[in-house]
Formats: sequence, C-alpha cells, structure tokens
Amino acid sequence: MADLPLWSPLLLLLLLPPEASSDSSHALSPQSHPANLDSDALHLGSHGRLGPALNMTFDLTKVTRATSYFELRTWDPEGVVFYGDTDPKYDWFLLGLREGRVEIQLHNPHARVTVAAGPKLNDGKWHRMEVSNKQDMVVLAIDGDEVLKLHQVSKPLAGAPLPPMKIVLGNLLFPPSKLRLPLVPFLDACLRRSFWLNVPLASFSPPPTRHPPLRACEPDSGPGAYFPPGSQAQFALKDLRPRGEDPWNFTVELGLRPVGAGGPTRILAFGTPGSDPVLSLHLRNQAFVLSLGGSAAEGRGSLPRAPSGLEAPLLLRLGPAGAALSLGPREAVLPLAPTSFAAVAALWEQPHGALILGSAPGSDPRASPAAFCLERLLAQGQILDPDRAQSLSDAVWSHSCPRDPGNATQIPPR
Ligand code: EST
Repeated sequence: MADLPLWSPLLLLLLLPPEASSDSSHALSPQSHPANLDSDALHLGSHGRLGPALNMTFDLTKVTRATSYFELRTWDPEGVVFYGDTDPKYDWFLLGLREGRVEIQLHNPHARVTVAAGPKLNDGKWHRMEVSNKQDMVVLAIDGDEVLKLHQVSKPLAGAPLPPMKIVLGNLLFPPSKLRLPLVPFLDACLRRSFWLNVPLASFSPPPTRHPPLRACEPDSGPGAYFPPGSQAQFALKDLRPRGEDPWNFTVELGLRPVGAGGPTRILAFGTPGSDPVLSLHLRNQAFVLSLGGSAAEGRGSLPRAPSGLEAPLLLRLGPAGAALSLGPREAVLPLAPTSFAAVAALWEQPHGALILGSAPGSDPRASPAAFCLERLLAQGQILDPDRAQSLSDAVWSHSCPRDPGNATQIPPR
C-alpha cells in the first residue's frame, strides 16, 4: 500500500456505466392542485418533527357509529397509520404497519393486545381499510375481507360518556418507546376517501404546522428513497461496525436513479457532520467520482454515460487496499495511502463518524442541484432504512420515489 501513489489532494475514480376534526371543525377550503397530483389524498409522513398530519377530537356522546374507513397507499413497511385515545395512559389504540402488515396495539381497562393481521400492504396500491368498535369488539377489514375480530377488548364507544376521543394520523400522542411494542412511527404513505367515526376528513383542518403540507401525494410513485437537491440522511458509523476487523472492510450498495436533470451532485460521504468529509462519492458529468476529501472539483477523465446505464447496483468497498467502486462488470479502485486509510477507519471509532447520503448538511441546494432515488440502499449487506437514520432532511421521501421526473412535487415549508 505504502508505495501506491496518493493523488493529491484527491484521487478519483470514474466509472462508465455499461451501455450504459381537528381541534377546529372548519371545512377545508378548496385548494387548487396541479393536475398530476392526487388532490384528494393526504400525505402522512412527517419524520415526526412536524407532528401528526391531522388531529381530530370527538365528543363520543354525539358519535353514532364507532367506525372509520379509508384507503391507504404506501411502499413503507413500518409506521403509524392512526392513533386514538380517550386517555393516553389508560385507554389508547394504534393501527400501524410492521413488515408491511397491519398491527394493532390496544391498551385499556379491558385488554392489552398487540396483534398483526392481514396481507402485506406496502405494495404501492390503494387498499381499503375499515376499523370499527362494535359492542366489546374491534373489527378490521382490509379490501373487503374481515381479517381480524378481537372479542372482549372494549366497551361500546359510540354514545359513551367518556372523555373526548382524540385521533391523530401518521403519529402518536406519546413517545414511541411507550408503545407496547415500539415501532418507528414515520409512515411515508398517502390516505384518501377517509371517514373518521363516520365524519369525512374534509371536515377537519390540518394543524398549522402542516399547512401547507410538506409534500403532496404523487399519483404514481415507486419504491425507494428520494433525495431532492440539498437533502441528506445521516447514519452513525458506530452502528454500522465493519464486520470482522481483519481484514477491515466495509461495503455500501446503492441502486441509484437520477431524477430529472441537474448538475453534479454528491451521492454520499464518510465524515463527521460539520467537517469536510474524509471520502466522498459524486455523480458528475455522467460519471461516478470517488475522492478523498469532500470535493469532486478535480475529477478527471469524465466520460459520457448512456442514460439508462445507472440502474445496475453500485457497490462501494472500503478496505486497507483502497476504495473500490463497481458497477456491473466494471470496477475502479482508488488506492488509499496508509494515512488515508487510517483517517477513513478512524471514523468508526469516533462518536460522530457518519455515512451521509446526499448533500452536506446545511449546504446550498444549488451546489448539489440533482435529485436522485435510491431504489436499493445497503451497508454491510443490511438494508438501511432512512426512517431509522440519525438525522433526515424533511424533504427526503423515505419510502417512495417519483417515477416521472416531472412529478417530483416538493412544496417548500414556510
Ligand atoms: C378501541 C378501544 C379503545 O379502548 C380505544 C379506542 C380508541 C380508538 C378507536 C378504537 C378504540 C376503536 C376503533 C376506532 C378507533 C378510532 C377510529 C376507529 O374507527 C373507533
């Protein structure tokens, strides 16, 4: 290794792809939406920071049927669809997804239950769901099939002289660690045609933090994670220990699809937040550029690529011999001098060492103007879930990607 040249200050690789009711009950005012959006659908995902997509409060003495129904569409395997309570300590209910299937958690004086039911729903199709309380039961139907009937778990709720029932969409009213079985609440999903305790969703106003919504519901999205310009996800390297210290090696696998046009963009970097990265990967002039440091500005040998060629998974392997990038049958190696390898490996020993996908935090989106989808994202052979990242930009779509570049609607937060 020691006699390998270190191209200073950065060494790069170029790979040419092969051929490549709410608390207010005002009706929502009609809004104009671009024709390509599902204007009647509500996006649930918020990464939690902005709170629930919608809060509703009901006086149960005025409710005649404790039934709610809606259509849900998602690629996300895990998160909260809705949560309801009459008391967050003694009487609460959650309907969410885990591993793609519905999970119900219920905690009240009659029962404490955690149960999964029905088929996997995270297939990007609309599914109709109906959840009711009848006498002492909770009943769940999916796409017209009654998939779960829980007996002896409740008292009749409709008409009951109980405290007001709160229902929130896409989030909880207490920390996820207090669930019976914790789950990551953020759900990248769309909801439409919903009625809550028989009241249409349009009767409720979104909370001020969610108005205007962060994003709209695209009529056609695919699986993956979408990184618009300037966005990023950070994963702590201490949680991603290189397997087997000897020989030291670390792999990242990416199924990358650029979305729309745009200039050079950073795909990932290894570093500590706030400092220049130790190693970074850019997409620049139709080539992948791996470099020591944070800039691809000194990239050489750019070669045009066939636009369809980027879909083969890109494999990045780090080891004492260097950083190797392969795309299908092509491979290129960035040799690392021992000092450079030591700087890379040291990141795993630091509390803030991170794998950062997308742009540098706080960077100007104009500096990284291209958007991309990660249809595959693995580190050390394990899927990395953006919802479990140490930090995630609000603008990232954690489990959906626009299929058509023109459709990537982003409504900027106020
Ligand atoms: C069931 C039992 C319970 O003790 C509390 C709750 C609160 C949320 C309720 C749920 C329930 C039964 C089914 C619903 C749900 C809110 C919407 C859904 O239709 C009534």
